[in-house]
Amino acid sequence: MYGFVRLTRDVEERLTILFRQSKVIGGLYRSLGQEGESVAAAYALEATDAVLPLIRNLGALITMGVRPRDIFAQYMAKGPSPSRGRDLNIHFTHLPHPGAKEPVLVGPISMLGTSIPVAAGIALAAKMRGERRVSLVFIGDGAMSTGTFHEGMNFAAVQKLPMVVIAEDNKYAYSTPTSKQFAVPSIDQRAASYGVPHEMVDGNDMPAVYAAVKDAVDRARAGRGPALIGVDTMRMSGHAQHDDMRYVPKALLDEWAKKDPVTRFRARLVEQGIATGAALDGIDRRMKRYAADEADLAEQMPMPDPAEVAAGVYHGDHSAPRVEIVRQWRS
Ligand SMILES: Cc1ncc(C[n+]2csc(CCOP(=O)(O)OP(=O)(O)O)c2C)c(N)n1
Repeated sequence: MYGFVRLTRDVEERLTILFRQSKVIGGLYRSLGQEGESVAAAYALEATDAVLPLIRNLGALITMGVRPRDIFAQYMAKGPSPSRGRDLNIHFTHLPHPGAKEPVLVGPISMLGTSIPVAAGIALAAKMRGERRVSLVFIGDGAMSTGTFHEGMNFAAVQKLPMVVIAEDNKYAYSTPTSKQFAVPSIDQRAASYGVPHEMVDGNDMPAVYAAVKDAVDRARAGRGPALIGVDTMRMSGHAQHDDMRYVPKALLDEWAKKDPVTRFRARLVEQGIATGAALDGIDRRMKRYAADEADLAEQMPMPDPAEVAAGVYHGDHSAPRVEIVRQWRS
């Protein structure tokens, strides 16, 4: 889990450099300071579960086995990227062939909130087919104010679907503070009106997120219906790289800087004698090198061939698997 969170941060740091070099096409949406919840939540899944990330959940994709080179290629709109240069950041879908030991990945849907009914649909299909698949979906505090969120939650609740929702209280939806987003004391309480079990966890405490999500996933898989886990975290960078976040008080950033999920998890592993500082330094070095090598590989990829650019847009290969999933180095 430490390797995955380290790699997520390294990949995003590398993406920031590529953005400043004008090699990233479009925006760059970092998860700085909240990488831990995405990684820990996805770590609680099995290989064939479904994940519906939003733009800030790169860590969940990396944990499920998506290679950094595909992410870099996607951000740079390269020809061999998962969406073949037709869309950006993590906007791609991976629908494995039946029987493949691979996850179902559905890219972020720009109309926020809509991922919830889609996640419910995947969970409904799994239930009807008698498959073990659980659908894990991430949603921001802003996206939870949309109508589709409520429709999807209610449907999943009454149908007792195997769906787990990670509701992120990262303090701002663009520049709108959470105080203008919900009136209940904590974000997880929004689930109460659907009769969905819910709890709030410290989103920057990776073992705590893992434990809560594992529990919810096990219950969902056993046919006991959906759950919602609220994560208390903080977006430590702008909505995207073009946002200087001047609307965020500095004191709030200072307070959350002390709770960084990567340094916290690292310190805990050492304190509890699970890993030595030297062993973790080794992982740090390996991940940095891996992110840099993967970025170089993606940089060398060609841009899309203009003659091919419309192929599969309206029909054809749009539902084909998009990435090669690598799981052998996961322990
Ligand atoms: C239905 C809808 N309304 C508005 C937008 C524009 N928009 C894109 S991202 C964003 C903020 C989202 O905030 P949140 O869901 O809290 O996620 P965060 O970016 O904080 O992780 C908004 C308002 C949209 N994409 N979809």
